[in-house]
Amino acid sequence: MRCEAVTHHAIVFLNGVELCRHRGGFLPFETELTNLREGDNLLTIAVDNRLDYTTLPVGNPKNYWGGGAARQGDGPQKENYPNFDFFNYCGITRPVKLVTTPKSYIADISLKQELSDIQDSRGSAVIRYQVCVGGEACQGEFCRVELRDREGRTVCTAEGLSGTLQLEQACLWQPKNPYLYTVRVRHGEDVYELPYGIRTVEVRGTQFLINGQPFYFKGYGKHEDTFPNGRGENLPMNAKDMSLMQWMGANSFRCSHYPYSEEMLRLADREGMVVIDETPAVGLALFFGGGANFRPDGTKVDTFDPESGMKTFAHHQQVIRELIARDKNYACVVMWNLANEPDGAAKGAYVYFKPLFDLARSHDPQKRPLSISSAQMAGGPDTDVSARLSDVICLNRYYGWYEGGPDLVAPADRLRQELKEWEQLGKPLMITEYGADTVAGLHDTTPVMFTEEYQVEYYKMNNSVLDEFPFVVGEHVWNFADFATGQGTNRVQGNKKGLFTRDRRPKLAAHYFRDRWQKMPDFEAQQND
Ligand code: GCB
Repeated sequence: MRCEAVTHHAIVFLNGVELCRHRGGFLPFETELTNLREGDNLLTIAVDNRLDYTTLPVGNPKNYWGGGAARQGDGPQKENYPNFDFFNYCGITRPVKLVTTPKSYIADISLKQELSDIQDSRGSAVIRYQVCVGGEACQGEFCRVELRDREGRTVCTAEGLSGTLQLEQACLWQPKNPYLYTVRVRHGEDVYELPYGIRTVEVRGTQFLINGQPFYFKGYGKHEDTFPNGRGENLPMNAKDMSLMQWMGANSFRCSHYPYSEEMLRLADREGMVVIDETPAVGLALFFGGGANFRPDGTKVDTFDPESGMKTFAHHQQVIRELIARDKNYACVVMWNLANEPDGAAKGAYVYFKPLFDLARSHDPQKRPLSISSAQMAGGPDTDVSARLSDVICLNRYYGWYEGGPDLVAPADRLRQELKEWEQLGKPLMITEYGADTVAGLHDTTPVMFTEEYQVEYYKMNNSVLDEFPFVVGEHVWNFADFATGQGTNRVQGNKKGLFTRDRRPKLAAHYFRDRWQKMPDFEAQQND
């Protein structure tokens, strides 16, 4: 039995006997259903949605009393208080599948490729594969691997549990122009077919290269959030979202703030939509204050304080392993984002994150670039741990909303100043969040905050600054669509920073970006260095 997502923790029982437990709500787990009895069997999945300082995402362990933004302290009412800005939907949110395999079966396939002689949409490819076998060892079984093209023709073959496939003139997987082969593995009685795109990803100097060409990310941070499904899988809405992204000329999105369903990644692979894949490590920061973040004597607790701070390290390792194991073969996934807005300037942040970067690098056969989406409060390159660890600097910045606004002149200067500092690092940088809450249908002759006009002016200001810097390799707006979140004095029936409403109607800013992105190339002409 494969559970694709049980949020956040699961215990599985068969006829009352515990079979397995899994921590983490956004990644799959499997268990073997043995000891089935004749007739009816009772399968039970117990779900626990509580969050604390050991879970990802992070929640507050204390009981809180009501009062919107002022919630703090130990109150009489038990509450599950998330340390993040999206509704804590829980349950069995993705499919549960029953799968049968032969006794000896294909447990995993890992693929990586090298490309040379890239010309237009083709190149010479060497694909290294590794097949892992599970179950009973079978004598004399052979493993045969075939690469089939779109028409189903076998274009090359190899034998053995590991080896290489070589292909002259391979058709490349490209953003907006994807080509998918099928890798067909046969081992004994088991056969597995995996759609597979051939492309390379590399950071070189201040550029982000896909198939050797400098790519510019145009797109969004998103959520899996729809009405009335909540976080429950919604396949028609996935298709709708994909078509809206294409309508706007976007080429990418980020799985903020947790791994999305495999169905969405398969769709992105098929449609040529580039993806930044993210762990559920959100809320790793105690800098937002609140009673839980102080000791009884009133002194502040550091986020990574070994005694009273976060205890997420072991679970963070687990989600990185599980994420890369699940998504390592998708061509659309070009970067792993290891956390959203951690307390990157805190004491202990480097000691916490360095081994996680090492782990991700060693686990990914394709050695994709790594990043963290940095909070404004983590500061600039001198303080933010991302400066030392990330291959691509990813900033979440709200100049003109949380910082400044309604004045947009001073925020433009502040953003420009900050980018000049980051530019010194010599790494590529992208904005992984910027946005302004906008209530659809609110209009004014002057751009008043919360109106659709203000959202457009906010983005025009920010984009004009981004356009001044060649080391900026992308812009992801916050957010693709309005989404549900906890209640508070700065949330109007949800977070309203969407370019689309929650039911996917465009605000003015969607038209503004559509115009901008359709004119902007996805690739810049390669610079000679
Ligand atoms: C952020 C967070 C995101 C929030 C957003 C906001 O920095 O990463 O989860 O939803 O700000 O709208 O405040």
